[in-house]
Amino acid sequence: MSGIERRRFLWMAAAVLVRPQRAADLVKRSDMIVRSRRPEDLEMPIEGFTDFITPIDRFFVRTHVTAPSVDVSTWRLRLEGNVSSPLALSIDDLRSMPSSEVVAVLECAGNGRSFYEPPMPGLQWTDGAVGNGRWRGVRLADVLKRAGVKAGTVEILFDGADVPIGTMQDFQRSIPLEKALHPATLLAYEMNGQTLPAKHGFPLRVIVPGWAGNSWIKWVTSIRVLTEPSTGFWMKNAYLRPANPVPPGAAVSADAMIPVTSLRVKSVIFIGSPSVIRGAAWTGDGARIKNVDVSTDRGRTWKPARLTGPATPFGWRQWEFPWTLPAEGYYTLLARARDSSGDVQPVVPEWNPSGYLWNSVARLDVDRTIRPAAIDRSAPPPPAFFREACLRCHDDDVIRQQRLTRAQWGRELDKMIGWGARVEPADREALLDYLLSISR
Ligand SMILES: Nc1nc2c(c(=O)[nH]1)N[C@H]1C(S)=C(S)[C@@H](COP(=O)(O)O)O[C@H]1N2
Ligand SMILES: [Mo]
Repeated sequence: MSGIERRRFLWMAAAVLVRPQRAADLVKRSDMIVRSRRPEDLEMPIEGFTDFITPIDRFFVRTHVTAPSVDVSTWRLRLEGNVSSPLALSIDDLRSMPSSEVVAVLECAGNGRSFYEPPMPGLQWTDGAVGNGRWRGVRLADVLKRAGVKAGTVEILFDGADVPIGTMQDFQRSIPLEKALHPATLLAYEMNGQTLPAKHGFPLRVIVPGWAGNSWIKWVTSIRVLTEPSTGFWMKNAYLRPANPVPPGAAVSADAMIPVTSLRVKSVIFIGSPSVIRGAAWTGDGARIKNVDVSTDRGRTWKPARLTGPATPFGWRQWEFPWTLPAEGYYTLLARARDSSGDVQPVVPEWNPSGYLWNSVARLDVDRTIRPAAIDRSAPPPPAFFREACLRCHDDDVIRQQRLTRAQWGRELDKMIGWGARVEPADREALLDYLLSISR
């Protein structure tokens, strides 16, 4: 260890001792898809579904404004409203209460928005505005019990430490009392066994298993117990969907809309290896993934995939299906999940004006068609021995699309020589090198 490295190491160790709960701002893996730099909105690449628990450096980020930096020594969680004793709790107060852990999918309501037609504004997420986390904290029900929730309560409203920009409304969201009291609804201070990272809500966030991410408030500072439903902008004007199906592109008035709450049964599909199709599947409130069926012939026939990995009440279920990636051709692969409530992924998605809750049958088009490669005009001119041996009779595209070994090229060359191609014996090895270098 060099002097500088050692100094840095000691400094980091000291920082850990002095501020044990300061969230390290973990650097995200460079393969994250950047949907927005500022505010920071990052999408997980499809390979992320190979992990049962999504590592923090691959966990998507959705932030409306900026991630506040919270000083945990002065931070307090305030609980007020329709309660008998309002509370102001420090993080140590919360950590000294009985803790609870849940594995749960966190998915942005807008995940898959880019697949809707006609397109609509908003972050154009594909499949990766979702992750499966291991969350630890206190049950929200326990904190509410400590404050003494009074009769007449209908909703619990959360506010985080992030402040809006300009005249934007503060991001505040409420959930019904019943969901707040569910034993899996937590106030989490840990993610995947680590202190909750700043990007994901340090020091405390709401965990609402089975519900879309917009209810999972980050950087929570205030909880209000309400006797009337919240009328804030983010409840009355955002995260709504039509109560009944509407034509794609239709404008829908607010009174014909209902809130986005539970996630819906969904799967994703990708090529795991040259011999296996893989994916993940999850569903919403109160249901479990029952099975995933796969079609490799555009929906004519379906076969069950093998469910793999742990089965948990709110986590995603991984699956696999043997399929050998063909050397050639065009294939459409489909995956369709069904849950314990009998709900199944639709073929045609319900259009909604904000592009929420995309969950139609997962589709992957595999293009292995062989196309003549375009002639690269910037490439150095072909060597004279190549022109002499090959280009006198045909163009080079027929060569470029071949996928041959050196031995196969040797046999090909002998055939051509038999047909009159002019190859000087001294050039033979260089010609084989060249053929290999310009083909696949
Ligand atoms: N305070 C606060 N909480 C928030 C948000 C926010 O902008 N501010 N974004 C919400 C949305 S829309 C989503 S999808 C999730 C994203 O959580 P993540 O960034 O940890 O993945 O946080 C939710 N909680
Ligand atoms: Mo979201």
